[in-house]
Amino acid sequence: MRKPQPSDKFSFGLWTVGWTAGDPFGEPTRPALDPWQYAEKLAELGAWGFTFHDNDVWPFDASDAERDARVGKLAEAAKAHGLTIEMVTTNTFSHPIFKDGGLTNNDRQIRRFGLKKILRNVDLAAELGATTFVMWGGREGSEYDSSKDLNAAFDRYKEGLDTVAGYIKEKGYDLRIGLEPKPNEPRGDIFLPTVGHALALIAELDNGDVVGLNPETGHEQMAGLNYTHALAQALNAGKLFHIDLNGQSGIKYDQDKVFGHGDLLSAFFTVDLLVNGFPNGGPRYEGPIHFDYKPARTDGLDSVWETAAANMEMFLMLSEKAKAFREDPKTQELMKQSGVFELNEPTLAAGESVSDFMAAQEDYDVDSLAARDYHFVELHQQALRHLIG
Ligand code: GLT
Ligand code: MN
Ligand code: MN
Ligand code: MN
Repeated sequence: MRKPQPSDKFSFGLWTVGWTAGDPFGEPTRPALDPWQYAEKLAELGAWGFTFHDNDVWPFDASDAERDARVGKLAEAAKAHGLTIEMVTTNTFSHPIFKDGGLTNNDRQIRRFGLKKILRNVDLAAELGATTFVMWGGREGSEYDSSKDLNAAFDRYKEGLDTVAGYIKEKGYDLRIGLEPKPNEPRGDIFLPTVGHALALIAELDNGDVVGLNPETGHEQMAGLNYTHALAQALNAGKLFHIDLNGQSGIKYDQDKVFGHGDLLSAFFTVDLLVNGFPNGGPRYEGPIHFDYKPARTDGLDSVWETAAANMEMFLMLSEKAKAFREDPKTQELMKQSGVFELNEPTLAAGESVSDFMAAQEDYDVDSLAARDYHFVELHQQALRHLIG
C-alpha cells in the first residue's frame, strides 16, 4: 500500500495518539509526550493535519502566559512540519466543575464559565486557521431523570449553541461548528444521542447556518445505528462538516478502535460513500479524513505510531477496494438491476400536480410489482468480492 500523503488530508486529534491509556479501572500504561512531539510524529507518518482541545495543549489552570507559550510552540511545530490545524475543540468534560455539563449544567454560574471557556477557544481556533470547531457535549446529559427540567435543558443547549454560532458570525470567522452526537458515556444518557437528534436541534437554532455535524463511527454504532446512513443524512441536509472515523464492535462501551478494526463491512461502505459519493451524484464530503481513535491500552509508546499508521492504511486499502467495486462494469449492471439508479427519479413527473397525479389512470400490476426481484444480495456479494475476494 502506498504511503499516506498530505493530499489524502489525513488528520488526528492530539488526544488520540496522546492517550496515555488510563481507564476507569486502571492507571495509564504509557508516558505522556508534549503536544508538539505528537505533531512531529504524525507529520512523519504522512498526516496532513491535527486537531486538539484547549486542555490537550495547556492545563486547565494554566496562566495566560503559559497558555500562550504552549500554543506558540505547537503552532511553530505545525508550521515547521507543514501540518494544518484544521479543527479545534474545547474540553468541557474533564474538570469536576463540568460534572453536570457545561452548557446545560443546572448551575448558571458554571454555564457562564463554560460558555466563556468555549468562546475563548473559538478565538484561538480562528487565529490558528482552523475551519471547524467541534462541540462534543459529553457531559451534557443525566444519569437520573429527576435531575433535569429537560425542556429547560434543551433551551439552554440551544442558547449556548446560538451564542457560540452568533459570535462566530459576528466576528466574521471562517469557522463552522460540528456537533458530535454520542448516546452515552460518560453520562448515563447524553443529550443529542444521534446524528438525527442533532439535525433536529440545529433546525431550531437562529444561527444554525454555521452549525452542522461531526459524526463519529463508534458513537452511532454504540446506539446500534448505521454510521454510513448517518453520514448520508447529514450530507443530504448539507450538514456534514467534519468526521471522526474509528472502529467499534457492537453495542457496548466506546471502544475507539482503529478505523476498520470494528465493523469492517460498515467501514467499507463508509469509505465507498466518502471516496465515490452517492451512486446518483449529489452532495460530497470534501473535508479532512479525521481519526478519533485510541491506541489499545496493551500497546506501548512505539506501537502508538503503528496504530496511527494503521488508520491511514485501512482508509487507503478500503479506498482502493471501494473504487474498484464502483468502477467494475459488473457492479454498475447489478446496481441498475437493483434499481439503485431508478431511485433518483422523482416519484411525481416534472410539473405534475397532486390532483393530476390522483386523476391519472395508471394500471399498477400489483402482483408483478410485488414479485420484483431486486437481487440486493448479489449486489452485496459483488461488494464482498472486491473487499475480500
Ligand atoms: C473525547 C470524545 C471524542 C470527541 C472529542 C472532542 S473528545 O475524546 O470521546 O469522541 O470527539 O471533544
Ligand atoms: Mn468514541
Ligand atoms: Mn470518543
Ligand atoms: Mn469523537
